[in-house]
Amino acid sequence: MGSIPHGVDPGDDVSVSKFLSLILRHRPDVVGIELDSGGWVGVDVLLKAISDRCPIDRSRLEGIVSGSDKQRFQLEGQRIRAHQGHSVAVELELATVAPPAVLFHGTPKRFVASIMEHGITAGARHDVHLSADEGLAARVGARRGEPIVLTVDAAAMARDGFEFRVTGNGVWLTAHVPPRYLRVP
Ligand code: HQG
Repeated sequence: MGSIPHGVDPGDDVSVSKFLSLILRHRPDVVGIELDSGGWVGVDVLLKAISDRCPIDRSRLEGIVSGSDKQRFQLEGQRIRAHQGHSVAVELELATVAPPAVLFHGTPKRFVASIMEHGITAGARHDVHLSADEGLAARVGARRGEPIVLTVDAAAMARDGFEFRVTGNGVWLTAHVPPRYLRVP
């Protein structure tokens, strides 16, 4: 992620939020800190580490965390982490939970034939990303071309023993979705 600019405008919430994403997902070394195995760092440690480039206090940080459109950060007591999207190795330690009956996966139309042959595979990520929100799935699929939204029979998968986890900002994770659980509109 060396191509991500390190500049930050301390007066602009969006700029600070992007700077925090850079540090908490990809490059904690940019401000000389380390994340623990779960991706956490102490709030005081973080604020001190960024203070020369981005002097903000705890209440400003709380406002940026609660105002994040995608709820990107988890602020818990004296510590903070990114909910997801890491390129540094982290173990998020999410519990297995029962999924909603139906989940959605948005993908470019050109991938559908392969997906209906091999299922949805995790590729470079640790897990397949699914959404409970059909519109959000469509936007994820639209990042790479004309999207189509596949319906996942999550209830049947859960009955058959597949495990699901959900990130703090509502992304559903599972290892693989075989074609028999998929429906193309
Ligand atoms: C496709 C963003 C052919 C899959 C978003 C997808 C999301 C297959 C692409 C998060 C396939 C992988 C994840 C198969 C899967 N044959 N194509 N058998 N199985 N694919 O980016 O779900 O910015 O790794 O459909 O908001 O698009 O990271 O996964 O099109 O939550 O926070 O292979 O990324 O969040 O692409 O997106 P990705 P995704 P962040």
